[in-house]
Amino acid sequence: MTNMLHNGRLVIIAGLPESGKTTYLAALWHLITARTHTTKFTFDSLVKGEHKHLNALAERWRQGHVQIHTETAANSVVDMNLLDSSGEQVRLSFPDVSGESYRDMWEARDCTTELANLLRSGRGLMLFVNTDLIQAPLLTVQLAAQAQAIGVPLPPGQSQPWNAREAPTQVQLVDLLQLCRLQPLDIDTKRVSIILSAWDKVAIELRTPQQFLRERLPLLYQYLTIGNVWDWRVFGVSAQGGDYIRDDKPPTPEELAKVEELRNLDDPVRRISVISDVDHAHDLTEPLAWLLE
Ligand SMILES: Nc1nc2c(ncn2[C@@H]2O[C@H](COP(=O)(O)OP(=O)(O)O)[C@@H](O)[C@H]2O)c(=O)[nH]1
Ligand SMILES: [Mg+2]
Repeated sequence: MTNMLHNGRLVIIAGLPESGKTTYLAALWHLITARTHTTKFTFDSLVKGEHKHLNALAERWRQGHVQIHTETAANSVVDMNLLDSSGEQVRLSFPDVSGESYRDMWEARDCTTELANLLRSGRGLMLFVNTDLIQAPLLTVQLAAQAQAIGVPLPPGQSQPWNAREAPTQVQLVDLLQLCRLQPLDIDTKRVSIILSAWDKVAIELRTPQQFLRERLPLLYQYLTIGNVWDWRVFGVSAQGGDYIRDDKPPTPEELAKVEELRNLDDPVRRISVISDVDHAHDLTEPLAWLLE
């Protein structure tokens, strides 16, 4: 591993597929390369990944288009050096933007040596959770009641085999975090920032990120609070500021008008919000600061 440079000041991006990692990366790339706003960390150099690819992500982001899921093995790995305010280097690593290797940890109980080594050398994790795509626990009794309500009651005695991928989001995430703490992974760092992405979708509920976590992901919240095995913080992050245009579905005039509103902001950075319990800012590098304290 060529990780000596960062002196252990390494933050790792984690999250299941669709958790908002690519969008965060796209918005972050815009923010740190456009340099129109002061950020806690500034861009230094790209260790892995290509400028061309990242510029394309940022361009889609500015245009208001949802990121494409075409991560290949090569461009799913992005690794960059940032500088803190005293000019010291910090490494931010996206070891798997697609999220498939994190999903494999849960589903296949498997982790590549490369990812394992990286996780072990990290100072902190940023774990992404998409607030708009949370799979809530669904009890069989609820399922039966729903089927009854729409007039197609389930036949008695029917069984549904358990499927790892359909497990509640919070179950998958608690397991991911637990795997980090156990042999053979057994990572050193205790720091994790939970990043609640697509925060614009739930901001209307007027909850703080902490309240959201407690109410919508109670198992994860309890694991973090009571387990006392992690030092953690939670952030609400809107990297888009609203829904973007999907390639697979033409926008309705209403949806288009909303994207137009975002496009018409004089500065695309104004689409970004980062909400902690104390602060509200446009700085996507903010959650790093606490991890590196
Ligand atoms: N409304 C909204 N949607 C978002 C935001 N960030 C991500 N999404 C959506 O969440 C989905 C998954 O995001 P993506 O970045 O591709 O996730 P990844 O698989 O972890 O890279 C996409 O449809 C995004 O448009 C946001 O800030 N606001
Ligand atoms: Mg992606």
